[in-house]
Amino acid sequence: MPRVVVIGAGIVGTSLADELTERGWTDVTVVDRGPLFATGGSTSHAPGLVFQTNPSKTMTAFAKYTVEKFGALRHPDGWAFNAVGGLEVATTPERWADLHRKAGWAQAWGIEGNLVTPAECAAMHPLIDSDRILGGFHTPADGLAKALRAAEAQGRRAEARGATLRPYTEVLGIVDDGSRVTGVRTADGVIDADVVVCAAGFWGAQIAKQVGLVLPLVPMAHQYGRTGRIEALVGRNTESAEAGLPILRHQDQDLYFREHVDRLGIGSYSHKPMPVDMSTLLSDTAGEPMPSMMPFTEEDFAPAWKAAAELIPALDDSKLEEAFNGIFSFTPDGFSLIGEHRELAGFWVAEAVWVTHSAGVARATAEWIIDGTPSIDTHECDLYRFEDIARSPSFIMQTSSQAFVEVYDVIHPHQYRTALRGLRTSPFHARQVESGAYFYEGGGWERPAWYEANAELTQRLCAEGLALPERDDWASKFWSPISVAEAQWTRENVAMYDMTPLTRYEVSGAGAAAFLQQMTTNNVDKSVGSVTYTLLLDETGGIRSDLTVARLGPQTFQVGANSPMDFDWLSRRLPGDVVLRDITGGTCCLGVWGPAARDVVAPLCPDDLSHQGFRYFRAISTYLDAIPVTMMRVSYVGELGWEIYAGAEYGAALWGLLARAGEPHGIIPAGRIAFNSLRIEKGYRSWGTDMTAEHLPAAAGIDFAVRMAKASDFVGRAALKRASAPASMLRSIVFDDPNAAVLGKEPVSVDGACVGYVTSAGYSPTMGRTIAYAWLPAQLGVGEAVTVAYRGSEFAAVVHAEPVVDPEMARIKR
Ligand code: FAD
Ligand code: THG
Repeated sequence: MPRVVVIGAGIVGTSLADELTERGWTDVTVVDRGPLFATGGSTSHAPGLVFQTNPSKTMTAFAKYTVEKFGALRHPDGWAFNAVGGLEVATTPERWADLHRKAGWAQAWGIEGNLVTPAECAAMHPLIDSDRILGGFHTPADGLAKALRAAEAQGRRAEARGATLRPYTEVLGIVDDGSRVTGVRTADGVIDADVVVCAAGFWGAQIAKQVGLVLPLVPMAHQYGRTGRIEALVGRNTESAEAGLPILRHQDQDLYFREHVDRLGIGSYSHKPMPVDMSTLLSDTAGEPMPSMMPFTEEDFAPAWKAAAELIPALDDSKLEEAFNGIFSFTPDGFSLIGEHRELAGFWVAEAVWVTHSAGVARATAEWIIDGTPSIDTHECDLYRFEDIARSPSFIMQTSSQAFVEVYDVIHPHQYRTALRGLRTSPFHARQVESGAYFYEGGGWERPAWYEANAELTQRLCAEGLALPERDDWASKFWSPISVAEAQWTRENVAMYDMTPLTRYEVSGAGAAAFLQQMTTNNVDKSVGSVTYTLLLDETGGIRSDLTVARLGPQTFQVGANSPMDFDWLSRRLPGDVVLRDITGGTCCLGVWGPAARDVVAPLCPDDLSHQGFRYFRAISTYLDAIPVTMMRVSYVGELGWEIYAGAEYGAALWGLLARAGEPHGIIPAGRIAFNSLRIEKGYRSWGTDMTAEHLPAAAGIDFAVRMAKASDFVGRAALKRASAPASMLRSIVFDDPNAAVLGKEPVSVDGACVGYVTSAGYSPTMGRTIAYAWLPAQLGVGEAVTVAYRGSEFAAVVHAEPVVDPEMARIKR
């Protein structure tokens, strides 16, 4: 049986020990530098509010499991979870609208929740001044976790199954044999281990650094205090229950509240980010009861107190009696960090985890360690989800600080960070700026969303009859009607799209073909010049990614991928006779698509670009004028045309060449929004949004890319053989109202009952409607009516046959 050492006996480490031992891995040692169970880490003093609803389905599932698990834990001192319910109040119209959006997430992810009036809020929480609020969102299953009892109950249960808990045992170093961990070093000697899991809370970054692993987390101080006795609370709660009123969030002022018998606990995020200097932490906190508690800085709390007293007038006669600046981890995107070190097998991390998500993260980590695959999709928490930039101290600090500032903000799905923009730009950037590009950000790349230069074209098309949707303020944010004209123009004429940020690898060597055959579902061992759409599956058949594989030589392939996690997945499995190289940065790519694409490109090219001469899903290396290029006849937007790749140094010249050659044909640059709506029209899925490792290919509607009968076995095949028919399917729905717009994650109902959720959506100029993808029950057929809830509105839609546009492929194959 593998020997496991877990570093840290906080809520994460103890929960993990419980999950591992429950699965029969009982040789587990949990070490902590502090005493048990009030170790001195973040868990020791966490007030334990558990609000389950999160924009992320995965994070919500983690929280849901935590609530279920803690609710069933037994501890001699009493409850580990007190389901007092959760209440979030709105004091601004923006927040009130956002609570409607949040109610949608709750419904979509299966959390009971209700929007309630100010009077209902006051009835539930009599301390609130209901005149100050517009309404609230009530979630009855949320509540308080008693983190220390939960840690103890789980730790002791693990111990009863054979685990060892070792307090006052500091890990001083990680021991390895050059490729695997072999143990941890402590003052009492080495503890041998086959698996080491770093669950050391905000100390984790220091520990991981010793083995060359950067954890993008920043320990930040956050203020929490308890008031003196409040008259209105006296007699409400017994000492043992502690609380009866719902836990309360006042996010417009970055505040939260809970009861401590007859006192209120108040937490504030309204202060400036206070990153903690780990090198001086122990001396800075020497006078405090615990190393994760910094001295309270009263001046930082003053505005919070004022805002708190406005919502809760009973605070007027009170003041904070005990308060501190407590420390816990922030990450660039607010999500946890889970996974195994790529260069040091057996070294795992489960870091930057709230109490709220702790049991869910622990379960997923245990499954991942033992079974090789977590039972739910964890890509948002994957240790390797970040691009290289996210390992720089500057990026980690600036983005985590922004994450702190925005922790309770209303965040639009297309609101990108403002810190550290402009890090990755394609060679077309200067031309894009000239053309008035509005930039989105993704993976560090600046990505044009639309071009203001196309405003005139938009007016012209409208005069000729193009209908523009009327969007509400929210859906119009970070959006422009110009994108509709760009999409329409692509279908009717020609446009060029910057595809440079599309992640791409070169896979080469004697074993390259065999390797890709084993890793992916389709047959990629075809002629030089072939391009194949294929899938990466995990061992359970879940979709890890969808790829294009172009064979550029007998032993050379170019792979079009989705994220750094694809590189991670492939590199972990790489045989000695294959080389994997990320070539994204050194190259650039322009997609030239539309009925006139051939008229633009063919005259520049010495090769035959006719339909017969250069067939669909083929690739060639050739020249456009004097520029060496690789062209692939592939189109994510579903039009005639090519992805044109060149060395980055040719980028500016390539753009100029195509812009000039395209001028007589009316070529325009077009942005991400048009791109997205066209791919949705065409039925193409976007990995990470429409489908994840949670889905099998058949459910996602892409089993055409799986060759069960191909000669080579491939990862996931055995699981697909065993799989039964999917219960839910990814479907296209088309809205009735031309002005209906949704942005993703909205719940979908049939006859008033929630049956699924939207993944992505875009306005289709071809249909004059918004089209969305939604996960829906498999039995729901084409033509059936559904309702989508959008921030308080309801939109009617109909399940549509796929693809919605050009099912005959006549547009592409001409
Ligand atoms: P920790 O509890 O910090 O455990 C890590 C352990 O590792 C520690 O015990 C430490 O001693 C040990 N360790 C570190 N280095 C070593 C080493 N070298 N050798 C041996 N042992 C080591 N979350 C919520 O969900 N809801 C809330 O309401 C909430 N409120 C919060 C309020 C405050 C003021 C603070 C500070 C945090 C709050 N949190 C809340 C966050 C939550 O407390 C933490 O995210 C969570 O407790 C982290 O648990 P952990 O097990 O990862 O880390
Ligand atoms: N271009 C390239 N690589 C990519 C993408 C891309 N890799 C990642 C991602 N995008 C992959 N997604 C798709 C989805 C659909 C198609 C291409 C890439 C596609 N599908 C056709 C269809 O379904 O009709 C062809 C399928 C087939 O013939 O097997 O074109 O945008 N380079």
